[in-house]
Amino acid sequence: MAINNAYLNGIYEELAARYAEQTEFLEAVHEVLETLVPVVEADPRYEQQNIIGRMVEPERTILFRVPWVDDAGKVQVNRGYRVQFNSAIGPYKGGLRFRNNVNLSIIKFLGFEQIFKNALTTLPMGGGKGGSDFDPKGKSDAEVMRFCQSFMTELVKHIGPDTDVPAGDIGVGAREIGYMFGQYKRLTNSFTGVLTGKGLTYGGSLARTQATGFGLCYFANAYLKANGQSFEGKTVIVSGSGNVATYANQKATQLGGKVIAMSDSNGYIVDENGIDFKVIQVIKEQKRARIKTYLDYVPTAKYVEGCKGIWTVKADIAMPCATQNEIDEESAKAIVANGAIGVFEGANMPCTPEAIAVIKGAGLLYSPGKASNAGGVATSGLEMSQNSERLSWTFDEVDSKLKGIMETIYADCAAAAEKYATAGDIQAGANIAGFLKVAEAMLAQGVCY
Ligand code: NDP
Ligand code: 2IT
Repeated sequence: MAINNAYLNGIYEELAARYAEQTEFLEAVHEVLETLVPVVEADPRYEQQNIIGRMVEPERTILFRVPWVDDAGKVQVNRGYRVQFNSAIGPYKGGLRFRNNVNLSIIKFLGFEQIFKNALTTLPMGGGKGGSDFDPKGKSDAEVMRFCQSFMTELVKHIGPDTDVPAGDIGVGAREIGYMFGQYKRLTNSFTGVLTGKGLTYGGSLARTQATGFGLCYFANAYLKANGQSFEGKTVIVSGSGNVATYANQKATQLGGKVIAMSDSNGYIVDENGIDFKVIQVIKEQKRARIKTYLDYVPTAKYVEGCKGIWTVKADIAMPCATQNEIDEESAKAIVANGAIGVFEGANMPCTPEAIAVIKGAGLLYSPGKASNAGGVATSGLEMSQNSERLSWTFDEVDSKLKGIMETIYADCAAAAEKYATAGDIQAGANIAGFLKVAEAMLAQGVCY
């Protein structure tokens, strides 16, 4: 689909030819560029200084071998990635994803999204992302530790508390962050806030664990409120059952909603009485088990094999919190046909372009992940602040800052949509508000990157 501006379309076409195999990356770039048409037309400096052409190319891409020894004594090899995409407004910041399908396209799409997301938080963080095609699922703690130590032995050369601050993402939680932090400390002989999502005993922030899911619901609540709605009495689908999904469930429930369906990559559960997030915590955080074992705790619930079917469950609100492109056109049509009022993204890019067209076309509320899931990285920014001042704030302090940040992001997206695009188009507003901040910083710093 051609972008309706010669400069933007030219950049996209060139990128699509150069990186034809990087389909997720191209999808993310296209989604942003097509919403920037009115911005580029309103201010000639962006084209004159080729701001967009510079933004779509990472400042630095690091690829490395990660050898490690499994429990049987066999030497395994995985691929490691860190894409340092944009440092215009702060040190590179973004998570690490450990999953078997990780490749450069996925890391670049995530890094590109992170630039705009981090700008939206109003905190000084540039965009970056990394990870590996190593999957912690099914590995022993000792194997995960050896992998994390090997991964950090190379990554240490490229990161630092004022340079690049990684965190978690899919497959990287408290356990992995702990092993990587320990190895960083040993290799550098320094105790710094080089990673976020750390444990509370060694510099982590209260409420970081909950932050992405809570932030998603704070954002959705502000968006619903602006449209005369709320979570009160609404049924909710939350896909996934990891970090984001678990705490989205908790907060949506606290706000008066009822989460009736959750999933993992094998299948989904439906519990019309509402899924207690504490049961999910036990299954996923303590036992590292599959979602189908929910039936051992709540025998009246239903389990269905295959994760895609979750979008056919009738509910008022859909919150995809698993992975990219999990809602395709067909699933979007099912969500609309079931009479939902909104889709609020907790995952990064969970809706395909065709799905977004169906959702927005039917008049549903729609928030893109880079706005509605920004609470995780925002709270990582708050963890960095606490590490710098060597203090820790209370849960309530962090949580209330998070809530304020999410409400501000909603307001900024709505204002940018109204000024440059269509009032209420939060997708366009998110891209534009994030872009403007990074673009101004790049203009001010000259052609340095
Ligand atoms: P976790 O690893 O904690 O959980 C991921 C969940 O998604 C698991 O339930 C997993 O199931 C499921 N899942 C993963 N891939 C697929 C797939 N292909 N199909 C169906 N289900 C799948 O990750 P997070 O909760 O941290 O991340 C979830 C999403 O949120 C990601 O898109 C991530 O980028 C995004 N995000 C995360 C933030 C954070 O702070 N953690 C911040 C902002 C965004 P299984 O157990 O079967 O693998
Ligand atoms: O996608 C994301 O924003 C994250 N995985 C969180 C990144 C972070 O640095 O906290």
